[in-house]
Amino acid sequence: MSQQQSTVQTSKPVARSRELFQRAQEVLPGGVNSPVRGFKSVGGTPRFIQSARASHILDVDENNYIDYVCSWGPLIAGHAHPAVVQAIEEAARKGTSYGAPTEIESQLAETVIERMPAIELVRFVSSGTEAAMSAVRLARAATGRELIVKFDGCYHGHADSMLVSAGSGVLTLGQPDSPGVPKAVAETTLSVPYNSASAIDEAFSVHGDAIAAIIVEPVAGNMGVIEPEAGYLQHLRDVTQRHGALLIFDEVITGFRVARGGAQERFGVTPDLTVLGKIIGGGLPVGAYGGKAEYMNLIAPVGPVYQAGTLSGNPLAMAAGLATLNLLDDADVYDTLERRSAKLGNGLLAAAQAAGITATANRVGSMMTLFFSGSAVHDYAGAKHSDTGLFGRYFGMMLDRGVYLAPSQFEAAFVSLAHTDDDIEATVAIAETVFEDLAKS
Ligand code: KE4
Repeated sequence: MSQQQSTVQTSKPVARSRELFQRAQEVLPGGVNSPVRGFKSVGGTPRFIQSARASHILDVDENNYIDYVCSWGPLIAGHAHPAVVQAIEEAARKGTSYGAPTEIESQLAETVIERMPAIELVRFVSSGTEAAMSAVRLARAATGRELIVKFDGCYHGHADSMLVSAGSGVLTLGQPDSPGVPKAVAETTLSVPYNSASAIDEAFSVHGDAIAAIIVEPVAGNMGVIEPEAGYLQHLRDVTQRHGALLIFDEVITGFRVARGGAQERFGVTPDLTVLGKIIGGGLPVGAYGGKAEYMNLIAPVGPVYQAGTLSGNPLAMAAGLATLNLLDDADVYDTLERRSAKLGNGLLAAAQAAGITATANRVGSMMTLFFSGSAVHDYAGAKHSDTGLFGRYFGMMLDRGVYLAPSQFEAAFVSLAHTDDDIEATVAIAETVFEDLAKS
């Protein structure tokens, strides 16, 4: 596969993907190991991937796509970056896992801490879910309180206390968002609207002294991309300070993406704890949580809060993460990402508008979402007004013409350092043909 070509072929029949999908559904629930990969909300056959390089991904029917999923965020340096592959190969030749400390765990920790000074100590785990779950347990232990506040439409992995939707009223305690989540657990989580200062104030006025922490995506990425309104994050910082609750930033997506020091640098708000994932593993399984030493020293084996993991700090994953962060060390990297991402976001929106398609675009740095909505999208209620049927048709036509977007209106598209100006121009040109055809139909 010639990886740098930006003129993409139109999709061949996906016979081999269809065959593999049939086989996968015999042995894996829904044929996938994570639900969103199953194309349920957009329809059609998930593309089975054989390889990828830089900004391109190749399916088993030899269809070559410009990829804006980037493994849901980790591959900010592009697929199979030579420096990342070499780091993994060198680590693997020495052994794959020891269950004992290694120097590279400290090297990655030092790099994370240098870029996010709010983090004095950090613990590596194997997923964002594990990181968020552990940070919540730590916040409850540090404050001696049980209630956690999250936001409608924000996602922090699938731990029971995070799979909670808003109660009947914004101030009623949470309800399970999935069968299997005990009601008693759900009631220890309160979910309120994102970007609403009054909603969080009311939550604290009613539950204030019982609230251990707020956990928030400082830029929402799981209801589509939604930027915090001016002053909102600082407001969360102030209200938690006032009530003795901790502020947890879930930077699994935004960490090292929206700025060299993540959203906490971009917006100038310092959380007590930070949850990380994706980019810090460079495509291998890594999550992390970190923050002030006074809190992190409560974690075993120093303190009484238990958390552990067989493959935590795995040397191959550490190597991939460190190689990736090293590629993001120069601040001008973020100028390049910003320029290319703006070109893509503006181009897609202009293409939709030129065809008379109602759409609005939300973008923060190299994460973005085109909502098929007539009004601006500032929260989950707004995102849910989008025309998901139209999104499904847009997704399928872009895919058939060689552009691989996230298979859901409520996810983000990611630009990597590997996306060239040619890729962006080719993507916008394809979108123009798609929107013209959608307008006709
Ligand atoms: P993981 O357990 O999937 O590594 O991380 C959970 C998580 C935590 N916090 C945020 C802000 C996240 O976005 C995620 C995971 N993101 C989803 C997609 N937006 C991963 C894709 C999937 O679930 O397959």
